[in-house]
Amino acid sequence: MLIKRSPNGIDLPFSSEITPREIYESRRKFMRQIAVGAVGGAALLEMAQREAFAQGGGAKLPGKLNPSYSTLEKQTPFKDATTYNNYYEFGTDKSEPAMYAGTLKTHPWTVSIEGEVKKPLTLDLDALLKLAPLEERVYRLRCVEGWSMVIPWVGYSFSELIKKVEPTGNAKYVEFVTLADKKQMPGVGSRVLQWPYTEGLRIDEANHPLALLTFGMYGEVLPNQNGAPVRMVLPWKYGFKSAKSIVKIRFVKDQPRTSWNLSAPNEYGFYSNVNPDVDHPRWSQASERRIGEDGFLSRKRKTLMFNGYADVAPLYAGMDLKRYY
Ligand SMILES: Nc1nc2c(c(=O)[nH]1)N[C@H]1C(S)=C(S)[C@@H](COP(=O)(O)O)O[C@H]1N2
Ligand SMILES: [Mo]
Repeated sequence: MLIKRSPNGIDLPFSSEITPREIYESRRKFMRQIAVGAVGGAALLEMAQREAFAQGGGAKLPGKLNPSYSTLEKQTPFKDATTYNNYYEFGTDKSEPAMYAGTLKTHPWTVSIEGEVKKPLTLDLDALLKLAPLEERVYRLRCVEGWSMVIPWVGYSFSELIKKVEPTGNAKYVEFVTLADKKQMPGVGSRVLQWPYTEGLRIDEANHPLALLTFGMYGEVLPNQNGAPVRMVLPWKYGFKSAKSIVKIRFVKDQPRTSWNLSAPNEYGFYSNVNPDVDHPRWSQASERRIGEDGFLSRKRKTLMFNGYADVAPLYAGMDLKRYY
C-alpha cells in the first residue's frame, strides 16, 4: 500500500486505496490516539473530513447527462477528486483544501455581473442556479503540473449567462473574480499569489458551449475544496484557468490581468490552452498522470492538443500558440 505522509505527521494510506475496513480501523486507531492525547485539532478535523467523504453526504444536485460533451473514460474516484486539490486560498499543499475549506461560508452567496453589459445583474446562488437547466458533463481536467482527472460536473454553459446580461460591443473579455476573505481563508494571508484570485477569457472563448458555469460534481453540490458554490470549468485549458468560488464576473474592453500571469508571466500565459507541444519552463507538457491510477507500474498518458477538445480549435485559427501560450 502507498503511504502518504500527512501534514500532521500521521501516516495515512493513499486515499484511492482506502477500503471501508481500513477507514474503520484507522478510525479506531485515531480514537485510541485521541484517548492518549496524541492528536490535536487539525487531525480531528481531518478525521471528520475523511468520515464525511466515506459516507458521501453532500446535498444532491443532479443534472441531465449531456453525452455529446461527456467522455466515457473511467471517472476519477470522488475521494481523489476531493482530497487532491489546488485551492491556494486554503494552502498550497494538495491535501490542505480538503482539511481547511470547511470554514468557507457558501450561504448566502451573491455573484455580481457587471461592466460592459446592458443588463447588469446581482444574483443570489438560487437565482443563478435557475438561470438555465443543469447538465452533467464528464470532462477531463488537466493541471499544468502534469496530472489530470475525469470528473462529472454539474452546471450549464456560461453562454447562457452571457445571453441574459447582453454584453455591449465593448465587451471583448470576461474577468472572473473570486472570494478573498482572510477570515475564512487561511492562505489569503500568504504572498504566493495576488488576491483575489482572478482569471479571464476572451469573450468568444467564454461563449464556447464547453465553458461550464459549475455548481456541482458527482451529482452533489460542489464540495468547498472544489470551488463551492460556483466556479468555472474550462476543459481545454490548464486547470488554473477554472476559477473557484466566483463572486464577480466583469465584462471588459481590455485583456484582464490574471493572478498566475502576474506571479510568473513567462510560465503562465493568458490563454493557457492545453498544448503538448509547448512546454512549461520547468516541466514537459507532453504527458500526464491520471489521478487515481498512481502506482509504480502506471503508465503516463499522452497529453492531447486542447486536452482532446478539438471543437475549440477554430477559436485560435491563425494564432501562433507558441507565442500566445
Ligand atoms: N480561486 C481559486 N481557483 C482555483 C485555484 C485556486 O488556487 N484558487 N486553483 C486552480 C488550479 S491550479 C486547478 S488545477 C483547479 C483544481 O480544481 P479541482 O480541485 O476541483 O480539481 O482549480 C483552479 N481554480
Ligand atoms: Mo492546476
